[in-house]
Amino acid sequence: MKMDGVQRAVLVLLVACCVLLAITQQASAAKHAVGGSQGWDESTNFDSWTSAQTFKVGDQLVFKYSQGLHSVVELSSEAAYKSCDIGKSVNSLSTGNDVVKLDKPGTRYFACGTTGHCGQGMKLKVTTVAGNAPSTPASSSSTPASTSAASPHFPGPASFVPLMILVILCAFSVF
Ligand SMILES: [Cu+2]
Repeated sequence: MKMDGVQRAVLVLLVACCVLLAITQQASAAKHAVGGSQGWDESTNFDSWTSAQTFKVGDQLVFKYSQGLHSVVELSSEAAYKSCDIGKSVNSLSTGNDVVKLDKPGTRYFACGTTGHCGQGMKLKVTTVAGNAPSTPASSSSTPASTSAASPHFPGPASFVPLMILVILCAFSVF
């Protein structure tokens, strides 16, 4: 197939756009609606919800619930989380649409401030990983974050390899 200069330029530009789009989508922060469609509620199984999520630095938690019925209390320790010790809180939110930014790697604990709700399972343990960590939450607990934490918002080099192969293949098929 014969292509003129304009067609080549357009194709190369299209490939470049796709690559840019892929990179920016991977690097952009995610919003996690806590509890999924069930939201922040006693009936939600938060352990199973969190196990299906990967929380990265820069992501946000969004707690949605009926204002006045529930609240969001951030607890200071695993011990407070386990024993539902709401008194040892570091932060408290109650708008019904509360956004919490996960600004650094580590584990954070949340519970409902309404009496009895935490004991009914309305509590959340979130472990945030560096932005360029692998997206498999199962392995992140045993292996500490590597030295590449200097640029947490940028995807790791591994994600560029398939993109680069695609670009090279496209370039060869055009010229
Ligand atoms: Cu509650």
